[in-house]
Amino acid sequence: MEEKDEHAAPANGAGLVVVANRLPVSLESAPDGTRRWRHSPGGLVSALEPFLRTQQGAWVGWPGAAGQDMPPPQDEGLRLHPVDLSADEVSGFYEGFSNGTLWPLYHDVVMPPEYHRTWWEAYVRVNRKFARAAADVSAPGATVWVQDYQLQLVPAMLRELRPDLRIGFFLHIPFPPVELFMQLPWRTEIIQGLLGADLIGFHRPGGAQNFQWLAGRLAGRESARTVSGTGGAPGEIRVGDRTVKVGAFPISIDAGELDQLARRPAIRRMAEQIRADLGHPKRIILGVDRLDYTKGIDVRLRALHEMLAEGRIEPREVAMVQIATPSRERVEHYVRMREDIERTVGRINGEFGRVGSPVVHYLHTSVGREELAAFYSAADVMLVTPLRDGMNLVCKEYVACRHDLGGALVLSEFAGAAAELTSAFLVNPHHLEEVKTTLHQALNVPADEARRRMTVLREQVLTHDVDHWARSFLTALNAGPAFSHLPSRPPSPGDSTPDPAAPTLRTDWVLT
Ligand code: GDG
Repeated sequence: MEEKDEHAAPANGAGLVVVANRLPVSLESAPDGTRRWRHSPGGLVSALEPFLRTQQGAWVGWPGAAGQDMPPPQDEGLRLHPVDLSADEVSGFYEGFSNGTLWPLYHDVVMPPEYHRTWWEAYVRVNRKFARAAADVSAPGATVWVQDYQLQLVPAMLRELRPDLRIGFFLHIPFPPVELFMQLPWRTEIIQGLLGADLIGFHRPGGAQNFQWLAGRLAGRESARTVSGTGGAPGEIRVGDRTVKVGAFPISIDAGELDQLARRPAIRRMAEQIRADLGHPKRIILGVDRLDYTKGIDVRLRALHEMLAEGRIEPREVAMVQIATPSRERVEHYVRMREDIERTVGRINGEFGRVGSPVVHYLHTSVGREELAAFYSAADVMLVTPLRDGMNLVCKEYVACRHDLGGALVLSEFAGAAAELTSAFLVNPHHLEEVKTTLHQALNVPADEARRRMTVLREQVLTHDVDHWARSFLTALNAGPAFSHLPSRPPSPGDSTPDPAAPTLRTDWVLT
C-alpha cells in the first residue's frame, strides 16, 4: 500500500515517457571548470521527439556524470528527468552487468560473458531507481516506452508501482538463441521483468520467437502461453489475466534528413577534399563503428592484410579509412581489443604503406555529422562486418547518403539490417576467404551493377525510416484507434523544404 501511495500518479505528469539508460543530453566539463549540458544527437531522440512534444513528454535517463546539483535544461514539451547513479552503480550496473554480462551474452558470446552476483545486485538496484523515476513522472494511464538491455527489469517493477500505465519495451540488440540465454543465472528474473510490458519489440522475428519460447519455459506453464506471430505480426503471451504482445520492429534512421544533408554542395566539397587528402586513390574503403568487438573491425583488417600480401590489392591504389569511435573504455575486453586492432593497423602500414601514404587511416575519435556524411559520400566500398549486430545503422546511413547511386555496401549476414538490405554484397564475417572474395567483388563491381544495387537499397531505406519504426511500435502498443493523436508525418525524402510545422530540437543548452 505504501508503495502505491508513494507513487500515486502526479497531477501534472507526462502522457508519454521514454525511459532509456542515457538522457538525450549529457553533462560536460570544460577545461576552465565550467559545466554545461550538451545535446547528444541520435536517431532515437529525433524519432521520438515529435511524439514526445505532442504529449507533454518526458525522458528519464542517466546524464552520464554525477550532477545532481545541476538541473537539466527544460524545454517546452520535453521534460528531462535525470537518474543519478553513484560511481559504484555505474561500475556494477553499467560496466559490469550491462556490458560485461548481457552485451557479450546477447551477441552470441563472441566474448565470454562474466556472471557476478554483485553486478546483478547493482542491476536490480538501478533498474528499480529507473522504475521509480518513471512512476514519479507519468500521468494517469500514460504510455511509457522503456529502451534496451540495461533496463529489462523496469517493465515489471513499473507495473507493480503503477498498474494504470501502458508499458512498451524495445530491445536494440539481438535477443540470443535459447541455449545461450539459458546460461544466465538470472534468466527467469529477466524474462519476468520483460513480461511486465504490454508490448515487447525486437529488431527481428527470430528474437521475438526466442523470447516467446523462453517465456513459456521459464515463466511457468500456468502463467504464460505463447502464440507464434506469423509474417512478422505480433505474437501473444498470456500472463495471468493480461496479454503481452511480442513482435519485430526493425529500427531505422532519419533517412530523409541524411539524404538532404549529403546533397548539400558543402558536403560534396568535403568528400572531394577527403579523396584529395588521401592522395586520390582509385578506391576508398570505409569502416565506421563504435570500437566494439562485435563490429568485426579485426575481420576486415585481416582480409585487407591478406589481400595486400597476396597482391590482390595494390597498396598505391586503395586507401582504407577506419573511424573507430571510443566506447566503454573502462571495460576490460574493450581495452584488449583496442590494442589488438591498433597493432594490426600498425602492421599493415608497416608492411605496405609508404612515407606520407599509409594504407589504413585509423581515427580513434568521433567525427561530426557533416564530416561523417562526407566520408560516406566519398567511400567507394563501405565495409560493415559485425559478427553479430541487432540492426546496424551505419549501413543504412551509407545508403541514405548515396543519392548519386555510387558506392558498394559489403554487409555482414549477422547484422539485423541484412534481412532488409538484400541487394548489398552480403558476407559471412566468420569466413575470411569469403570476406576477401566479396571485398574484391565490391572493389571491382561494374558501375551499372553498382547503380542497380544501390537503387534497390535506397528504396528500402528511404521508405522505412525511423519515424516509420516509432509509429509502428507506438501504434501496436496503443492498439490502433486509441492512438489517433499521433503527430503528422515529418517531411519525406523527396520534399525540398522542411515542414515549418515540424517541431525542431534545440541543439545544445549552456548553463553558466
Ligand atoms: C545499437 C545496436 C542498433 C558512429 N561513429 C560516429 C557516429 N556514429 C554513429 C553512427 C550510427 C551510430 O553511431 C551507431 O549505430 P549502430 O546501429 O551502427 O551501432 P550501436 O551503437 O552498436 O547501436 C545496433 C542500434 O543500437 C539502434 O537500435 O542498430 O545494432 O548495437 O548512427 O552514425 N556518429 C558521428 N560521428 C562518429 O564518429 N556523428
